[in-house]
Amino acid sequence: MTLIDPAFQSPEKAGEIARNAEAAGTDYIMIGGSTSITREKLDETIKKIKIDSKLKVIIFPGSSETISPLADAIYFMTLLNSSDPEYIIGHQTKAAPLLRKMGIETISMAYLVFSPGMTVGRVGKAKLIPNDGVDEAVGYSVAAEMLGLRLIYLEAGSGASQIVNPEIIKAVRQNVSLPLIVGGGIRSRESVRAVSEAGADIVVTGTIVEQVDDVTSALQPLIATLRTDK
Ligand code: 1GP
Repeated sequence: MTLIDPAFQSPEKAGEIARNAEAAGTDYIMIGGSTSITREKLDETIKKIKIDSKLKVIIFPGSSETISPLADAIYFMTLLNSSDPEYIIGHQTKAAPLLRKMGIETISMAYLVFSPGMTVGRVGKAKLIPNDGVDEAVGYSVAAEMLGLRLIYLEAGSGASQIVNPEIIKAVRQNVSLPLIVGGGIRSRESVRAVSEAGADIVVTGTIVEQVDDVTSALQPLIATLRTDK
């Protein structure tokens, strides 16, 4: 999946990124980020993505403000290792009635932020899970499954210098049967291979599509690695 943060480019540019990511074979666009954005910017960005590509758009919300009826679905996510209840159930409580009224599909998801955590770690006041925190990560993940959540997202933070430790991904994979999303700092075939072999079902990249001129050529080898390894 390709992550587009509406805070970092114009809706026109976001549409272009989506079109090129689609050409590279990405499966979905995730839209969101930790920096606050207006509903107008979010709506405009989704509109452009939908004009320029056929990809489905899933909102990856940073707060109860990041919602739009134009998206195909939204992760109804809880930052389980936050020290602030707002990020565990506060924003969710504010958004839930509105989401129901909009009729948008909600996909419940446990969100776990690992060291270094980057912006989302700071904004979400995460008690970062260290890179050797296997027991902690497994504990949160099994709890997420027991709570009935449908997905687990293991996040190192956008732009992270190191990916989530594949040993941790492996341990989580062995202990839960939920689909695993892994993201943060993934920019090379080696990283894609490492997280995928460890058990990631979905790999997310964001920073790479913001930094390169040719999104299709940058994503193609990463996506090809996933397709040939599975
Ligand atoms: C951030 O996991 C995503 O939420 C993507 O991270 O920007 O480092 O690819 P990158």
